[in-house]
Amino acid sequence: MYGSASTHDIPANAATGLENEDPIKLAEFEARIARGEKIEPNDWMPGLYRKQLTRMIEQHAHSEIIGSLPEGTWITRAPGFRRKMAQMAKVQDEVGHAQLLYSAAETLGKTREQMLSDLINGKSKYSNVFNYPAFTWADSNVISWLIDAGAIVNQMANAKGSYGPYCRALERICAEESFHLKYGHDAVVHLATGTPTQRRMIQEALNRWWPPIMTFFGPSDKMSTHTEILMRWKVKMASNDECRQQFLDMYVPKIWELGLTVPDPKLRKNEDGVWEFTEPDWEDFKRVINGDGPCNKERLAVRRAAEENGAWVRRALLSPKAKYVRPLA
Ligand code: BYC
Repeated sequence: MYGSASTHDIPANAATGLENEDPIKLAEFEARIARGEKIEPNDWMPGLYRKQLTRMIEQHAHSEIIGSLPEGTWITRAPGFRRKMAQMAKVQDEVGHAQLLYSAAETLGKTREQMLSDLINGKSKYSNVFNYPAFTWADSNVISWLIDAGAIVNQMANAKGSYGPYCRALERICAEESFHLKYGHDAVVHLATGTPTQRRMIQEALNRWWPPIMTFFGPSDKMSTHTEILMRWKVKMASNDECRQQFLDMYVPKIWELGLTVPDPKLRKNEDGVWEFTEPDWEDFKRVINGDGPCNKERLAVRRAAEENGAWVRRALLSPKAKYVRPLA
């Protein structure tokens, strides 16, 4: 169980957080969710729903800004002007996704300042995959294709969930991610159909990224702390294992089509349609999400520097003299 190191004070058996709720209000709330209605910020909701959503949306927002860093480092070294422009646009999109998600999380009562402070102080989590280095341009392409592919699987499902602001943010994000996916696929195809050196480069990048990608969807359902309550309240519309299976189903054939090899000798689809694979190293995953991955310190240092370097801008905007500045459109 990975909730033991959580900083969000959510009981390991999340359902126990409901005992103080008004049973009539709780029943009405759950009936609304069962009818497929959206819950909006001013509607009544159990404290645990608010807490869980805040945790999940906030972690998602952090993943977007931290996630922009490995690809961001390749903007200046992208091969050619067109790739550079596209890479820059993609990275900007990811930061924009964080803005949408922080706004959605703010509707639940936590301020953006508190969320950013929790991120740079290591109190909040963000996606494990962004704690690995992008050594080569090919690593950046694997992120653009397969991490975005994984994100789409997760987000397309959850966009049909119960909390209005999160679902609307996810819909917009998915539209942009679909473009990222095409961009990433195009870049991977370019290398996979290129010179022997390019093919080797993309295969090596895939070998490096496959283990983190397999854990991107979260721990297996039997180890997941929050899935049960989140699915009961339609925040998560598919479990971690369901998303992982869907990703394998959609993308392993595309990887094989390119003549690339997935670095897992056990990977195969059973006759009943279920993918078998080598069990990810969940102990390593746990270390990475709790701050001890190859790049955690570096990633947080970049965010901390951004906060510090931008402080004077925020101070200037909040200064009484700022009223003379025309607001941005
Ligand atoms: N990484 O009970 P579980 C992008 C934690 S960015 C880190 O299964 P849950 C992109 C989990 O938080 C989009 N931590 O949790 C950006 C919990 O810890 P706490 C990224 C993980 O919430 C730039 C504990 O493990 N997508 O695409 O039911 C460039 C127990 O797990 C991870 C999202 O953020 C992980 N992978 O399910 C390119 C999607 N997995 O809080 C691309 C939104 C688990 O108890 N999030 N943990 O301390 C979700 O859908 C869900 O939160 C998860 C986990 C499926 C990730």
